[in-house]
Amino acid sequence: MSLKFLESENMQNENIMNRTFASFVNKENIGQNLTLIGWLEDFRDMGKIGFITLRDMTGNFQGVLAGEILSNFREIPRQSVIMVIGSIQDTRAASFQTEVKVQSVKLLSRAVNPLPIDPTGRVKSSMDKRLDSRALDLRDHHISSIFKIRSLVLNLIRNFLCSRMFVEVNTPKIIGSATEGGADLFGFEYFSKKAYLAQSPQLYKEQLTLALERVFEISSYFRAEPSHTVRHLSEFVSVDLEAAFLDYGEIMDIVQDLVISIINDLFAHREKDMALFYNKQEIKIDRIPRISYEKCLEDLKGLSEKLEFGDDLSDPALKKLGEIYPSFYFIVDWPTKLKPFYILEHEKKSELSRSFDLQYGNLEIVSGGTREHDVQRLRNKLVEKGLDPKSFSDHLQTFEWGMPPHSGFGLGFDRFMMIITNSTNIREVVLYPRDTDRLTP
Ligand code: AMO
Repeated sequence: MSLKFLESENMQNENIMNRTFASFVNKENIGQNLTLIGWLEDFRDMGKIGFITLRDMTGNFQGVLAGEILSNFREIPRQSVIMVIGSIQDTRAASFQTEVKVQSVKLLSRAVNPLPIDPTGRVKSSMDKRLDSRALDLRDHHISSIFKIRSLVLNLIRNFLCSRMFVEVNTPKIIGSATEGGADLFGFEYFSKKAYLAQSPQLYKEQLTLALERVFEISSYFRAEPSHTVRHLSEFVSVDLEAAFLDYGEIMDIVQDLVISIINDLFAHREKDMALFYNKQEIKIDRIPRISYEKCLEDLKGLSEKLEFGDDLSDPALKKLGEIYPSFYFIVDWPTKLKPFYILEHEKKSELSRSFDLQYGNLEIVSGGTREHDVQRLRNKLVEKGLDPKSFSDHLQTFEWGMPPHSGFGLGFDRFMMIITNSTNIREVVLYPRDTDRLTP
């Protein structure tokens, strides 16, 4: 008999609506006839009898085939989508509670053979090959779990910030002038004007504090950074926050509470998922230490990494600091000259700024600080940094409308997900990464 009879012509088949998910089937269903749909993960042909493993979004189930169904089944390539109807029975298989004795099979969508990568993860593929076939790559349970946890963490962040009276906002990503200054801007033709892709929501989030007081935004930003590293992308997601009347110390309290509540929540309530990434609760935090930039220089001196005040912390320096402080720690009070024009300096020590970075070992996760809210000093700061105040006139005028003192931060969400999922390359935690070489799929 040809396989044609198995191929579905009508995907609206009502049985699809009555399907049962794999992980919902248990011993109470024994004796019942159920419809299950999934991708054909495995087929073990023993001659007179065959076993299949089908996978759906909730897990795997086993089917037992015999007779004509089994002989027809041999033609179905792995990873095809099939619907099986059958009765639930007890099983001897150690990894399943029950199995389905298959009475009919319908092929809903045939997969090509061979596929570009092995989505079961048994045959390993290079990162580039996996990213070229990303949608298929996600059929690997470990990999799809990264993105399920990512979605959960986004929800946890939203809930946490809303409970602290922050309002979620959406600011433009097509902008007329640089937000962060500097050269790493993607420019393009916008009708007859020059436009750019936003590097961050910095100016908008500051402006919004004068009416909304506390705002946050979760969105993609764009940086034309030529660096090809495991922690940089040209398009990345950032959680940005800005609050009126809070100082950078209070903003660090918020970062600390946010990070601790998420990590503890995941290890307490998502043990099974987290076990995919960590053997045990390897990240344990109850507070995040605050270490001054100057103390970091002293620590580094002790490790024969000599830096002068005002030097940025280079990759080798951060690597050494990461050995002393392998978990989360803040580096506070950076030299003013290393921070952007909008960061406020200390009143009595103007060479130091009211700023911080949150590090995890050698990886920078967050950067933030108290902002300059005096318009004249802000103008001077722009000039000092070699920027033209005229290109910031829209922004500067809002500082004359009753701008409150304010502070905030930007958290690199993809980098945060690297820590949560114990990944060493940012590309593991981004569905379709964009870097200097990759623009597809
Ligand atoms: P900054 O430029 O430090 O600060 O960015 C904030 C955080 O975003 C992440 N990040 C990146 N992640 C992946 N790829 C990149 N190319 C990339 N660039 C940055 C980092 C970084 O700590 N406006 C300020 C924030 C503020 O002060 O509110 C800003 O954008 O984790």
